[in-house]
Amino acid sequence: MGNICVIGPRASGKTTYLVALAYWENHRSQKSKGKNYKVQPLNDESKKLADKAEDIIQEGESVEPTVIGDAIQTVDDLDYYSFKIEVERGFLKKRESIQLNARDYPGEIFEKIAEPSFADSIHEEFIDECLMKDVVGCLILLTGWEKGTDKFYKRVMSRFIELMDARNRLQDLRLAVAMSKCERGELWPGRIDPETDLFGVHLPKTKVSLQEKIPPKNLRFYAISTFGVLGRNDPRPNRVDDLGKFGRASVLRDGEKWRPYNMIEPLYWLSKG
Ligand SMILES: Nc1nc2c(ncn2[C@@H]2O[C@H](COP(=O)(O)OP(=O)(O)OP(=O)(O)O)[C@@H](O)[C@H]2O)c(=O)[nH]1
Ligand SMILES: [Mg+2]
Repeated sequence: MGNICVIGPRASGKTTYLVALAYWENHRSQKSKGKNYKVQPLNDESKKLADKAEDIIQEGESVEPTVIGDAIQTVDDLDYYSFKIEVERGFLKKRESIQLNARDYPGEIFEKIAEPSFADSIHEEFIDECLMKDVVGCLILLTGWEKGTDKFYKRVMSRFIELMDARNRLQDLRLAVAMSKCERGELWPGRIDPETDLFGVHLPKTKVSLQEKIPPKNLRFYAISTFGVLGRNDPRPNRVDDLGKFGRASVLRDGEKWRPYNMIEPLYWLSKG
């Protein structure tokens, strides 16, 4: 029933992505590639998030890193959001709806699956939940492309694939692997063919290790930007760097011009294939 996991390393933009989905409704409906999307928060947590989202999207506040700690000891302590997403397609405006149920996992949990000491209960719960039979797919947000990152992602993804195999999900779990924050100047032109120009160029080892194990029908590569660029003919990132509270923040530059790039397409594919 539309359970999709949104996972990925630290600071890859998972929380911001969920915040943006929650805010979507307050914004005009977004058109993308000839399709019209509407997003409606369904549960209390996603409605509450929609209130907070205004500050983040319009006022350019940064979200806090999601961390395991006193308040978060089991996956049930993590925020759990539910959204209804309506897609109007083509000439006849045929409507289809999908439901997204997703938890806001900390990147820390995802990164640690490749460590030998990976045995805490929260890590096991995380893997159990992501690889449950009623999860149709995972949206995996990756963000880095500097030296060394490819090796690290490859290690984590290979371990994730082993865990998929151990739970019999190798043949029936869809993976949408996305480069997030793709409004970044070096990456933006690569959005048109992310498989070749983002993953093939910047994360080739990660790409190949996924392609070796995941059946082609269950694997797609995407480019996503929750912030987007300033306009159709203005490729400047709609972003400013903010050295603010968390030491690593970027915030939206102009809320009025918010045009997220490709946020819904991977969700749609994950649910419908
Ligand atoms: N440039 C850019 N920055 C973004 C985008 N989305 C999120 N960010 C920034 O990336 C940083 C990390 O975002 P988070 O949403 O906290 O990332 P996360 O994956 O939830 O991180 P953890 O909770 O630590 O796992 C924040 O400063 C965000 O403002 C985007 O589309 N473009
Ligand atoms: Mg987070």
